[in-house]
Amino acid sequence: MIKSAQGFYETFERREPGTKATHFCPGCGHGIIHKLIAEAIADLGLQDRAVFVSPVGCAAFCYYYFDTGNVAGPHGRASAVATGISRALPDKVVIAYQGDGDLGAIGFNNAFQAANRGEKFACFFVNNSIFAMTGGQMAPTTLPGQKTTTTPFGRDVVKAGYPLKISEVFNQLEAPVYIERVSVADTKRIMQAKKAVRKALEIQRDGKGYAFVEFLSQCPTNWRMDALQAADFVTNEMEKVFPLGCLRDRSDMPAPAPKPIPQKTLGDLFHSSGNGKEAKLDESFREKKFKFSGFGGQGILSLGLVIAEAAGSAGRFVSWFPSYGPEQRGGSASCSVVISGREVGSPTVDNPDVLVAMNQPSLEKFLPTVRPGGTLVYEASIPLTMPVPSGVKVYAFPAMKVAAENGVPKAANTALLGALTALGLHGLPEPEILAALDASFAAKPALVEKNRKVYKAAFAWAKENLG
Ligand SMILES: Cc1ncc(C[n+]2csc(CCOP(=O)(O)OP(=O)(O)O)c2C)c(N)n1
Ligand code: SF4
Ligand SMILES: [Mg+2]
Repeated sequence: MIKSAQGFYETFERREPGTKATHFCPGCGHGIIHKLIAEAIADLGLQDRAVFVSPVGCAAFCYYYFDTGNVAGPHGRASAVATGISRALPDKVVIAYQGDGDLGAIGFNNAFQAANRGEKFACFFVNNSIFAMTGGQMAPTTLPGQKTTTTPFGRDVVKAGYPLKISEVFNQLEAPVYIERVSVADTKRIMQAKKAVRKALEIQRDGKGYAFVEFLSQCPTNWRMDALQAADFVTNEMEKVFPLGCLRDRSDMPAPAPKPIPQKTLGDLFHSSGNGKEAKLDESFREKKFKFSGFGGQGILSLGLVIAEAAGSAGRFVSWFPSYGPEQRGGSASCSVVISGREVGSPTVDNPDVLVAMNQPSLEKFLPTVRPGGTLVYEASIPLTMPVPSGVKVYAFPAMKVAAENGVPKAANTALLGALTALGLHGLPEPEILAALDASFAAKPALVEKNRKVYKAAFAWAKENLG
């Protein structure tokens, strides 16, 4: 039974409606630690900012107690979850609460890496020298000689290693702001633990960085002791291996500021025009799905982007979805473009209306996926050796030849754009297409006219030979 602190819910509904009793065994350290944290959250006025990440273990139910934001992490991953929350919501005060099995065993690496990165959260680490919830198996922190269900003759350090001193290990890292080991075995020690909890939360309140508090905590049930014996065991046995004290306090130092990241828009990154206007709902427009594919470096992603840009400028809803993968190293790259009269449900294109293929692997991969009634436009120098699905129209277009004959051998993608316009396959107004094409060369203005020339020649060739 613990007296309710303000940071707790009024009553704890886990066991029975209206109770103020926790589910912890009598004499368990978790309840004391919970209370210290709840009081500190309330006293520091952090209740609305606090997000608690609960562990797996005897404290798994802390979301029944803390009247704060609560997220349950998988076993050992509270530090990873806390990292995500504190990065996504930097104004929150994030608390990872973890046991010694949780943090010291299954979750050691992600907790250690989070400490090493100096993530902005408080990690409250409850060391009761045992896997308590599962019935008292050896934990990394089990003392030499300590009997557990998996070390019935006592922990043999030759076979099972030495107790892992997590605070000392973390103290080798540069980033943590604060590391302290405390105990909740008696009143004097609890008062020190209370100060440590507050300090860790103040560090979070002030956005200073990573704070780690290790609590030596009693588990009378699995230690097969009564509450007083368990408290003595913490003080007389655990403290010998895990000495109490503050290992580090850099809370007076200013928080290091990360290098600012230049804020770039997609338009900056892909040299798009930024001329898109607000899309208009047009239920009569039949959604068109495109797949553009070829070797990495053939400009296939830019071709898709120019069409997506033009569609945006024409007031359509549009998505552009590139796929690089390992294909960039000599294989194929592709992008999917969806042009729609309403919000695009999914940017992926499994069955394109129009497939543009600039190399053999893309033909082989995507031709069987073109929907009946769809169209294939492919680079004419590639041998088309595979069967064409029924109902698919095929155009062989010599994009590389047209581009080379018009002075820009690399502009086969622009040539394809001209052919797509001539064949009426994107259905977009030509001024928008040309504006998007020009904008794609904003960083290389010398290429604007040259590409226009390729585009026009390709348009004319396609009209004459394919139209
Ligand atoms: C992925 C996964 N593996 C194993 C378990 C079983 N399990 C539940 S609690 C626990 C150990 C908890 O020990 P500790 O973190 O020390 O917490 P305590 O119960 O001692 O407070 C384990 C292994 C689990 N829930 N999930
Ligand atoms: S088993 Fe141990 S750690 Fe779990 S609630 Fe009981 S005393 Fe606490
Ligand atoms: Mg434990």
